[in-house]
Amino acid sequence: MPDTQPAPGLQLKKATPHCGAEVAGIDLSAPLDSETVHALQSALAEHGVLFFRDQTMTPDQHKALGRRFGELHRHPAYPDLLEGHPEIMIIKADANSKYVAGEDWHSDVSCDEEPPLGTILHMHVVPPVGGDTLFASMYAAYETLSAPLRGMLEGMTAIHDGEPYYRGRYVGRDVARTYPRTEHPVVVTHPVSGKRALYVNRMFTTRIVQLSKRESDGVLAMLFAHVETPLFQCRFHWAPGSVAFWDNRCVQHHALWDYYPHKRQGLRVTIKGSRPVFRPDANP
Ligand SMILES: O=C(O)CCC(=O)C(=O)O
Repeated sequence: MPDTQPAPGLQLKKATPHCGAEVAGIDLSAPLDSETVHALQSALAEHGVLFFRDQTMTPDQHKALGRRFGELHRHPAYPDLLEGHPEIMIIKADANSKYVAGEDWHSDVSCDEEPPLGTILHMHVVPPVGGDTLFASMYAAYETLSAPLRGMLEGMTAIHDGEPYYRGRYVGRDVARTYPRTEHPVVVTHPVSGKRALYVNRMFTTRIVQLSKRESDGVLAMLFAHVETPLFQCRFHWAPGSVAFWDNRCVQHHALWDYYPHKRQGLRVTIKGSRPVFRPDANP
């Protein structure tokens, strides 16, 4: 595993024992040197989600930040994109909203063949109260399963399907569209930390391939409930200027819409990832 020490000047404070860390001493609008990028990559792989306070970034600076970690991802379905910046999603809810992004536990766009490695959300407007986001460590979810169950799940694969979630959600007339559907390992090896993480989520995972439908439904229901164990979580309370940078390969998140009819708005940049794999021989 690469060095997990933060670069000089980067201060990290864990949010909870299993998930998340707040990072101070960094201005995300400035170009990041390689040492800092490396330190952030290591911290992300270790803590799953990094939080930053009081950040000011233009859309171009936000995209430049994302590009230090990989190519930018384009969402297969989400319609609210920032004008002139098709890589930036507007995450917004107000009194007219019929939905908000991420209202259930998920890993972003896991139905993609190569799901995004990470997502950087910069919040601009917050409601008077509420609008927190929950994050849960999928390392902890994997590690707290019993050994026989871990043994059964390692090497199994599951279908992640965008169809049930996206169909009709964002645009009423989407009959001509197709949504991504793919098969991923149920337990994945994180490419940076080498640790194992549970990789099924309520939003997209529909079926464990090696099990009968009835068995798969039962096992997935149990795993989805397990993912929500409070012990694995941290809860982020946003302020204007807050940034959360989460790693979709080892955390899931859930945005709480408890502030209707108030407004909450931010901008999201998403970073492309690679195909999830399970490597039984990896040493964390
Ligand atoms: O609004 C949030 O806090 C997160 C939204 C979300 O789940 C997402 O962008 O994937």
